[in-house]
Amino acid sequence: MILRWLTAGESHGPCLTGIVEGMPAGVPLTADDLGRDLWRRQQGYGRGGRMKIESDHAEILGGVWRGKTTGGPIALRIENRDWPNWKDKEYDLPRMTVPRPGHADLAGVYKYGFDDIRPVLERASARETAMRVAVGGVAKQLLAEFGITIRSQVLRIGQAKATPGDLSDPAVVERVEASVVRVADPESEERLKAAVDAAKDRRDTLGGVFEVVAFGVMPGLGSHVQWDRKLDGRLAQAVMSIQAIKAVAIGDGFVAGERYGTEAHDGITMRNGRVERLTNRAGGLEGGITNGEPVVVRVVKKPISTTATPQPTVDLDTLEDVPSQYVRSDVCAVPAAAVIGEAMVAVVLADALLEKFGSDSIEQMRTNVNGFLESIKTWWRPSSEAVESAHT
Ligand code: EPS
Repeated sequence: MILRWLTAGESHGPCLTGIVEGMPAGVPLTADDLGRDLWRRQQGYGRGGRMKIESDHAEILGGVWRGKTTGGPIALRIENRDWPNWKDKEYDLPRMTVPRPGHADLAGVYKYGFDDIRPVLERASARETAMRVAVGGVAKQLLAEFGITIRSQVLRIGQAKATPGDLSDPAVVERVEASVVRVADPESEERLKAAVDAAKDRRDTLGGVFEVVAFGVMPGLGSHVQWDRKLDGRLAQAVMSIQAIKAVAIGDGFVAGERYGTEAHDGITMRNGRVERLTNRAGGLEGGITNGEPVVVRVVKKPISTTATPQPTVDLDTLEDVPSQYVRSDVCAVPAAAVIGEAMVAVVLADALLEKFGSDSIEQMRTNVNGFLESIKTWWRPSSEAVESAHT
């Protein structure tokens, strides 16, 4: 791994911290570049009370000089605005002994030997994804230098399915960005909002499915030669690590097992004087290597485990069956998860780009990228014509 990164911080601690190591020198980067995605992560129909308190902003504390990366580690900090409400309580809060089914609470207590769930939930909380989005924003700045852009949309919330939009169309992307449930189609938006309303009415939560698509990715990232170099596996691991994610597919992966071989792949043809694909069912990855088509990652998020309607659980002190407890939560965070998914896809693609084209400065990288593209230009060229719908 060339692009290494870590996050630290608790949901109700003073701040989240991030370190990004391995970015080349010369990439434009300001706090404003990270701000828009942090704002996007906070949006979405069904978000809860915490998002009314927070207004996420990433400070850049190292690794940037006069608006450009230096090649040194990039240090990031996001303040938790909820902290003043907690800071005097840290030692006074009653122990929490009733684990929520589906959260890290019980398994974390077993593993770390605590008599209190709080230190587990503080770190397991999806609050940590604010920093992931900032780190992803750094990666997106590198990808943008090479014309790689990452988009996302929601495909489903609970039983309500959206009609997917073609994310290669800027007008569709504009509608997705304006939608509170991250869909392009107005009827779908109403359906998905109604699903969230129904979950709220029954004092429950809902998950769903979203997709992330990376456009402009050149062939040749990742490798078929070793298990841990396969880019599909690396993407799956990174996206699966997002809180509440239970399944990740590349391209048509969720339905690929239902099809005949002749109906599951992407025919290769000569068109417009170059090698093109008839479809993109493989989601831009064959043999763990990008093939020059858009990279498509589809993701299932389970419903948030903190439900207003109690679930069965056990008090770890009294060993009695008790109902789970509730303070506050989101009803649905699938639109936010799509933005977090973008960030995770961005860091994996940026890492793969650095691995193939190195490393120290953006200009050296550019020379390497151009040399590689020149070497394959008989077959493949970057072109907007190559950006076909992710849904063909
Ligand atoms: C989140 C902050 C959290 C939750 C949510 C995501 O804040 P709080 O716990 O103070 O309400 O809203 O976390 C979870 C879904 C979870 O299971 O922990 C955020 O910033 O996105």
